[in-house]
Amino acid sequence: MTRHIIPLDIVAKKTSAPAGAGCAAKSCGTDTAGSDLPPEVWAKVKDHPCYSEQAHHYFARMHVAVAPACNIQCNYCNRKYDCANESRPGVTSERLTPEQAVHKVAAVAARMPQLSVVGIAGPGDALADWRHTFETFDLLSRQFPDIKLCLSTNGLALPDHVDRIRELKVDHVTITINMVDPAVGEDIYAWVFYDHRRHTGREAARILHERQIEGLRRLVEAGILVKVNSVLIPGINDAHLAAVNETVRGHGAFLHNIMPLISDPAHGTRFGLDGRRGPTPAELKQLQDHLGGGARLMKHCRQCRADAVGLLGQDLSQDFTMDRVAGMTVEDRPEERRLYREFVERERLDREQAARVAERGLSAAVTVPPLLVAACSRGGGRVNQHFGHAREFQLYEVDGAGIRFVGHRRADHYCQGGHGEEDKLEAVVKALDGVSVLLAAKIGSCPSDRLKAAGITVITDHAYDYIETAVAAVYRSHRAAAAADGQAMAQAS
Ligand code: CLF
Ligand code: SF4
Repeated sequence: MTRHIIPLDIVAKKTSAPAGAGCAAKSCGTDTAGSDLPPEVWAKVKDHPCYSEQAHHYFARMHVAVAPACNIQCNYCNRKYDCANESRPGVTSERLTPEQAVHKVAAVAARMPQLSVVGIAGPGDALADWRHTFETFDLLSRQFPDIKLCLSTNGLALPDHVDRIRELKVDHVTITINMVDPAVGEDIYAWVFYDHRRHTGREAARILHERQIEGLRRLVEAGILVKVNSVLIPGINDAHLAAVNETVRGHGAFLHNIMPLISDPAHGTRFGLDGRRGPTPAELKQLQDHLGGGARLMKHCRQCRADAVGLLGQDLSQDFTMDRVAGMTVEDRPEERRLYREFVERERLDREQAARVAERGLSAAVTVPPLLVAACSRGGGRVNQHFGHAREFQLYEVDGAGIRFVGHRRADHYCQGGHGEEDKLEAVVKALDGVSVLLAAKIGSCPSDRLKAAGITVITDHAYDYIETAVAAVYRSHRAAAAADGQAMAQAS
């Protein structure tokens, strides 16, 4: 079995500043999550790939699919597949017993020192049948005390379990809250099963809403970090999510993650069959920009499956099916995880220093509109991936005010029914809509020419640089070229 450790020689091939140079505080740098947080909160989020954008370049999570039942029916879900609140429809997971889950975590942890979090996110609702969920967490916390536990729920049963969640030291809970007004909710939920009976319509949405807010409030009181996921459903809650953002922020949610509805008639969901479409990347970004001042926004979610394994952009779940895991040795190596975390601490300081240096030269008298830059990266926050291997692209917006991570685009979202390389390339071109520059470690001449024809400049000069260093350099040369053009035009007139 191949070990899936980020090769340190590649991550650290170029070092921009001596380890430990620059700001020694963990709270400063490019990750806004760290800049304004009390140290005890930062300690909880800094290695969690979903709660810290910076951490997702270095740390892996895995889900154990021990919770098949659900107590509500969302109109974007087909029970044949996993919970669409925290996974993409169309893929299903193996159901595990708590003992199988622990064995699987042991197998992954022995091979992946990047593993920092184990989550339970379905395939149904983690609290609908809470016994398996809590038994799994109990076993995991004894065997892997250094690995964080994370739970995702629709919130209906949440208020009944906050004390147990705290006892088990689950520091991170996600609640999917799509509405704070039952009049909106009645179009999202077909029914909820509560207090021994099934409720429908506005009454069902009212019950769910009240339970979600009570659960959120009680978790925050208990000192547990809460992330709220909201599915953006055009025509139903798109105009309403600002109210959701304001409400969850008011109740102390740490993070708000707006996820695009994934809808396809082939998934057999109510929305899919009704022909309701998901939002475009531009619509998602527009809403995120609009919510900029609200609760902290997560923009790097991958809508991963209920048995996901790896860095957020990776899907190694098929390497760790129960069939495969059954034959694996499971000798735990906590020391390797500790050494990896120490390495990441140094790498982060170096990257923060490099980002500050890179941003220094961005403001200037000559201003040009923001550039959208896509980077091929396989971790470590560096431009270190061949274009041909990239299944997703990290997106950064840059202008005179600085560099901002704005999300990612997945080519496979656009590749529907394509069979050949050409189809894939067209899907990538579509995924990169609005992008001006692509940064890759390497690229072949054929895809490079196609991207150029689509108006995307491809640059490979920054292979293995930190993404921020490369993005800043691209912006400076773009601005210099614009200034030179301006001068030439002035002289000609
Ligand atoms: Fe899993 Fe969710 Fe915990 Fe992360 S996922 S239970 S908070 S460890 Fe992360 Fe995956 Fe998005 Fe979820 S990328 S779907 S936000
Ligand atoms: Fe499906 Fe998850 Fe909604 Fe339950 S909570 S209906 S599993 S999307």
